[in-house]
Amino acid sequence: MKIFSILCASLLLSACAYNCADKMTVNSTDLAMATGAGECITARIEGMVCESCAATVTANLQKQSGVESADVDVAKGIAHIHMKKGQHLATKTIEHIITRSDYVFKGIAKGC
Ligand SMILES: [Cu+2]
Repeated sequence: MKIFSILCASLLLSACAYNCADKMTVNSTDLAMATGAGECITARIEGMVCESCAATVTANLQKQSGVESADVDVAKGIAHIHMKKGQHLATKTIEHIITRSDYVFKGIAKGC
């Protein structure tokens, strides 16, 4: 149950307006696997062209309470998302952040 509370708490805007029970049906593969101290997720992002793009994505990722820090590499089209200890970030949440920043989310991988 805790993981879904974190999941809901980390969603942007009113995405959590639909009740958390719906989140229980989220496939486990939709959950980013960052669980340990300082664990890192790599997100692939299309459409970033300059440092301003990187700054936008970095800032929006770092607004997430579970995110310790984020580093964006425009040339490689990736973001390294460093999680706080024991914090989770759902893939759908990452996708939402990237999409709302006006870039294209291309997936995640565990590790950086
Ligand atoms: Cu830019």
